[in-house]
Amino acid sequence: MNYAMKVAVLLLVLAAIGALAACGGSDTGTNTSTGTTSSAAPGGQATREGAGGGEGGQGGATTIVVKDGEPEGGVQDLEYKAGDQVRFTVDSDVADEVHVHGYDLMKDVAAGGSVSFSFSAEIEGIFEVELEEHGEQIAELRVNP
Ligand SMILES: [Cu+2]
Repeated sequence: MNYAMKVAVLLLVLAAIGALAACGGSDTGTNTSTGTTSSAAPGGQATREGAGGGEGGQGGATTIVVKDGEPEGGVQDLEYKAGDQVRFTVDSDVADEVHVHGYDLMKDVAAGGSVSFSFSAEIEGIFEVELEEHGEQIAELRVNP
């Protein structure tokens, strides 16, 4: 390290100390707690899905079949790790709105139709996936840390 760099580093250190002192001195009480940094691009909707309609053997994607307004086989477990891509399809024989709690995503489904969800698991916890009108839980979404 040459002399000029040493001086530069020293100046930086002094500047940092000065900044800290100034910060401590003036009690502005700014709230520095920022929320989670979400890198999700706005408008980043599912680009590939919805066009085809035919559900191929997509690995990892779950299909929840709703019969008479109830989930076939009971409430389905959807388990993911934070940051994973959550993908599932709801095949319903009743018209309703599928509501993913926590993430607050809603999509309409027609009677005999299906609707697909694809989003990244950014919120940890256990959330209900509900047929909103029927007030029926069809899946439990679990996002582990
Ligand atoms: Cu709901």
